[in-house]
Amino acid sequence: MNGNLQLQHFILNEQKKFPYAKGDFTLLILDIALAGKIISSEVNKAGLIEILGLTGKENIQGEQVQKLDEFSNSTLVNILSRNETVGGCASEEMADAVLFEKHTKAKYCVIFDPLDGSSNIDVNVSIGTIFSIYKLSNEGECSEKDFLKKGEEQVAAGYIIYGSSTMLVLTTGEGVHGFTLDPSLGEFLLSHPDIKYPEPPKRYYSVNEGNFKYWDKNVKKYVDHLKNNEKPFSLRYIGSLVSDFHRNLIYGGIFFYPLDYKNPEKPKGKLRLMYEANPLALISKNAGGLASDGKNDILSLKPEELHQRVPLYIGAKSFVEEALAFLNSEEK
Ligand code: AHM
Ligand code: MG
Repeated sequence: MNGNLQLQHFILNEQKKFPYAKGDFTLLILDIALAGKIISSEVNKAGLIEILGLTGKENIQGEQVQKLDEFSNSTLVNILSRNETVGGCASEEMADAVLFEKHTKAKYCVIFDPLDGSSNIDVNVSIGTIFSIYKLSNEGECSEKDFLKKGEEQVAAGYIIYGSSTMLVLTTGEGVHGFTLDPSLGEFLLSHPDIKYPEPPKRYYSVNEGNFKYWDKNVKKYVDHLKNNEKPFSLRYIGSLVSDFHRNLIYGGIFFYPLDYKNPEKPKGKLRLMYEANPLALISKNAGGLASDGKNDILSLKPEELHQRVPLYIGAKSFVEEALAFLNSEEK
């Protein structure tokens, strides 16, 4: 077996590039991968929940059945809380960050969306876990501020997609690499080294076009352009960010969730900066793509709060640039 084929060998080698990492970074990634394996196995049983016991009720073993997104959250929190290099974690499922005060030698904090696309769980559609890792400003002293850093400060980011197979896609600063879970070995094996958006990318666009009437004129013009130009784009939309992003990463394409004006006083994006947009933006950048909120690079945004929402345009660079040209054209 090639020395770098298994996730642990690969990360051990990667970590040599970081002067501050001494093996604990490898253990952190392996812990996240372990959580991914546990969640994957539970996701695969999702269809059995009805016959084993409804969520929120007792199952036939007399245990409380947790909803899968809660299960995924507690799995990650439990595993990370036992890893002394982690000072704390924050998640879509928790109002505030959890600080592991006893971890006096902690170096990192982790922010995650434990199970993104959860509206797709009951219909057997791919869902995923998204994560983002930052270095603490002061070793051993994790504070709320560590969870409000710009995306460009991430030391690593990735996602685990629970699809036709389970796959971990990871960037630790340089390059993006994909590892597929071999269920018979219980190991993630390097299956997609050095992922880059294909050139030329497939002309896919992914957006919830049902929101068309809530968009501003320039977004509408852009979508008209995608459909009515000489070589129209194909629409691909799953409604699971990880899955839509992953397909576009492998084939090419653009995903966007624009600002919407459902409430004209308070137009807003839907996706979350800290655990959806930022980690995927780092992956996109390191695969040769781009991510923007329509004006600024996602990775340059200074977060104001943990659960902040942003508009998101992400994918192959030329496509995102074209979207930005439409969005920022004078004529409104
Ligand atoms: P969730 O975190 O509650 O699952 O919501 C995020 C999901 C993304 O996975 C997906 O891109 C988006 O919401 C879909 O939204 P919509 O149903 O409005 O198209
Ligand atoms: Mg989500």
